[in-house]
Amino acid sequence: MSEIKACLFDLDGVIVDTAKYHFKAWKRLANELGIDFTEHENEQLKGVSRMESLQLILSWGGLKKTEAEMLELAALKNSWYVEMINEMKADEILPGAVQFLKELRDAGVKIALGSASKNSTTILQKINLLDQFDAIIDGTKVSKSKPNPEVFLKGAEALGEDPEYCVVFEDAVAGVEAAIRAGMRVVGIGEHRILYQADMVVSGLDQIHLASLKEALIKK
Ligand code: B16
Ligand code: MG
Repeated sequence: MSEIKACLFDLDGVIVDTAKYHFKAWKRLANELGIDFTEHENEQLKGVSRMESLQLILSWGGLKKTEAEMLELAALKNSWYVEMINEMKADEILPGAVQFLKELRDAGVKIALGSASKNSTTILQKINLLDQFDAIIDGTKVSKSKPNPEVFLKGAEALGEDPEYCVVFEDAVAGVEAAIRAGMRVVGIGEHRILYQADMVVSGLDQIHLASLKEALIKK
């Protein structure tokens, strides 16, 4: 298989753990609406866009809202979420991410973000990683959510690389599927039993180096 010229990273669950802040904000909203919300429900929202997450929560509670009410609820949840991410610091970057991004940069591998979040720029600024990315494709730039491949295809295009030279790093099943549909190789971040469709799975970016990535993904 082809050499590796570009790496595309999901944000939540790969670079930082913002899921805990999404959890607090969605739980507050759900509970105010009289809907139960636990870590189990939160798990199902990973990698899912804000409006689709809200639709799921409302369906779990058997509630129906108008489009205008939904926009208001999503904005309220986001205001609580933004309050929390505004307090984020670089020590919240997941283990190995800074080192791996540096290793790629030093080797001349291009780097893009491919996230569903509309808050990705704020988060990257807060953790001082914004300047490590050559391109940022996030929820503000795509119209179709993962598993649609749009976010990664736009990332490759922004980097000027063909999908066959790209590798995606993803923690969500929908993201792994999006990468496969984009014609890219994909490293799952998490558990093999969940992300088994990925070309390889590691528990975190601290478990990977460019050499081991090449060894696993560039077949002779
Ligand atoms: P926002 P990722 C995703 O980030 C989160 O996993 C998901 O829980 C969230 O709903 C989504 O971003 C949208 O986030 O409300 O900030 O636009 O994993 O794609 O980096
Ligand atoms: Mg994610």
